[in-house]
Amino acid sequence: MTANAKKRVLSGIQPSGNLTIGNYIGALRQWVAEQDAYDCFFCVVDLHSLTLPQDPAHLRAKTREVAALYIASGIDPDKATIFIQSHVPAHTELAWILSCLTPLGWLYRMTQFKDKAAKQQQESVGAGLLNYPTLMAADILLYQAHAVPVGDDQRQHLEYTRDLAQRFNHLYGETFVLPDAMIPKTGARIMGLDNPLAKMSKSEASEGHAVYLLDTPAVARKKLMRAVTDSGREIIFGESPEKAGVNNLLTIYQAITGQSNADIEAHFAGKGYGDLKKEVGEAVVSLLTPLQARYQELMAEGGYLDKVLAHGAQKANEVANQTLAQVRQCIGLVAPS
Ligand code: ATP
Ligand code: LTN
Repeated sequence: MTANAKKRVLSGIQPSGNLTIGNYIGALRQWVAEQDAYDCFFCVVDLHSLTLPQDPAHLRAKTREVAALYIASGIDPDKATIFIQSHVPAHTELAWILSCLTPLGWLYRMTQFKDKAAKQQQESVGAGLLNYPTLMAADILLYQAHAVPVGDDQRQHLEYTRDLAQRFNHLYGETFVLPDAMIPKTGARIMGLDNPLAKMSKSEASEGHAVYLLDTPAVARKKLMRAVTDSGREIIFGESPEKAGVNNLLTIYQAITGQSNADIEAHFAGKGYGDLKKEVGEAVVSLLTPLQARYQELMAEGGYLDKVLAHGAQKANEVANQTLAQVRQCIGLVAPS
């Protein structure tokens, strides 16, 4: 099958902090698994991270780090297109056009907006935070993506993207592919180690909240040993809030080892929470060790990452500009002569 006959995938991660094992288990792991079957575009969504305050030097460094972590996680730049969102101006132009078709009510309803806005002073909530899903819709629709591999928290943004695409297609004629969310069966929502009732998130500052992909083995083990559990002793999967900590550790273990619920419960039968934490720590370290070795190699190879990103930007611009030209034409913008 040629690259063009393959269906397309697009996804992205914000360079808003250190990537966590939640980002790996919920998103990156699926990207790696799908890169042969689909024509994949993976971007570092730097413009999205501007929706909350960022230090410029930190943002610049994190943007390159995230791109390198895509490759270190197993994304092959010869198979998938890796690029930085802001290197493709079509994203912002389509986002503007789509925002003009978006009822404000759709945006105010977004739970991510409500959660992130609630953490800010009311007067300082930026308009970009409200419009965040429109930029995400532009990211996806420009590439005519059929599938978008993301964690569970992005479900609502995908619904919004489909609604917007449908509205556009209805008003101006069939233009956009309607994308489907691709959400993993295991690990779609890894919870915070310090608070298993809240999603693990790279922008949460508290110590011990998340294991980062670049944590040393000693730090990763320590964070897992300190993970919040409960006062019971049963090591079983379960939905109840009291077992959320244990369930989260078992889910991380399962995502890494690929074993079934029954096998994992049998393995831990009769053991204590200390054993559980230790074994999950070892599983996490077995994931991080080869990933970090690839990351170090990549960073030592001067110029390689820049080459990948330049090539990615070129390819992404070609595809995105084609869709944008079609959009400009059908909404009535005069083509530049
Ligand atoms: P931030 O805290 O800056 O919002 P984040 O850690 O939530 O960051 P994003 O950049 O928003 O990460 O998300 C990147 C990808 O990782 C998305 O597909 C998202 O669904 C997935 N993801 C993020 N956190 C988790 C998690 N705890 N469990 C599973 N998937 C996750
Ligand atoms: N909103 C996403 C990040 C993101 C994204 C995308 C994911 C921006 N654009 C396009 C998939 C496709 C998040 O994870 N918070």
